[in-house]
Amino acid sequence: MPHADVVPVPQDAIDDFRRDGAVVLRGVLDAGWCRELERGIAALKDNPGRHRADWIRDEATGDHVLFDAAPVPDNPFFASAMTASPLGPIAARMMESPTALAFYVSMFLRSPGTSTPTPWHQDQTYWCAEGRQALSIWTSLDPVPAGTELQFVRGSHLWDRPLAQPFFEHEQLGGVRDDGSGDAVAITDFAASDLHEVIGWPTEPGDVVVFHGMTVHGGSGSLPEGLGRRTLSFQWLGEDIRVTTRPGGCSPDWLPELARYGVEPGDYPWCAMCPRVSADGVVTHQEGRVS
Ligand SMILES: O=C(O)CCC(=O)C(=O)O
Repeated sequence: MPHADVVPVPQDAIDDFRRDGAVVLRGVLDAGWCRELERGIAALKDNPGRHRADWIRDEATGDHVLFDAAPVPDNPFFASAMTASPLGPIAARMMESPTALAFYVSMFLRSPGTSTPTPWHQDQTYWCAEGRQALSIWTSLDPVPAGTELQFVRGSHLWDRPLAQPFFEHEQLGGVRDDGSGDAVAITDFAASDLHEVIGWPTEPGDVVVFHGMTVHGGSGSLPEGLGRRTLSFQWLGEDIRVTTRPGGCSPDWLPELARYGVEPGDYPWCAMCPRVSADGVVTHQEGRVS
């Protein structure tokens, strides 16, 4: 039976994640896994997914942020990272779920010196997944110096109202989309607010930041001249998750892909697109219809 690498996850880290909604784990991915991720990035660059977008392309400043995303069946390198690296068992342990479903991988490529920050947002309000067991594991293949790190609003995963949903594309920056809730928390500069505490960590390749699907984060990526950033974010779902639609639409919208594997709103999305990894590293694939 396929097996993922398992590394110790200190109870302190699980407690910090539960309280703060974000935690850093150092040295989780060794040089071999970092190379595998570089291959995954090269493969996705050569073979764009249907969600590829230039979030930022500013001819005046030279800023460029390229976004793309791939589920397990579309990228063999990301597939091996999701099913054989320590990431799956870490996700399951942090979510306190017996298993973690490998949902998809997001890629963010910033060209050197790009200074446009990522808008403050929550990942899960865009996902076709509802439930409390949802998280992202973020890693950068380039050093992240102090002052450029991704920032997290401490405890925001426990808010009782969602954050408004910002647009990410250049022409629409500063705008929010209608999420249908009618009651969303307004976006402010959380890092400058006295009402909120923001946390974040400089990192080296191999370090990972684990954050809850509802943790407000953003503000990263004011890069010094000459420094680019290749970032991946691995999205994981626990056993309390059910597929949902969103009034404002999902982004990326994986509902058509899930439907091809026989997964519909209301279902637990274990299928051939989303293999699952247990907290102790056992990987199980669910075969399913592909139409
Ligand atoms: O790396 C970034 O700037 C954005 C990452 C992000 O927003 C995410 O992983 O959800």
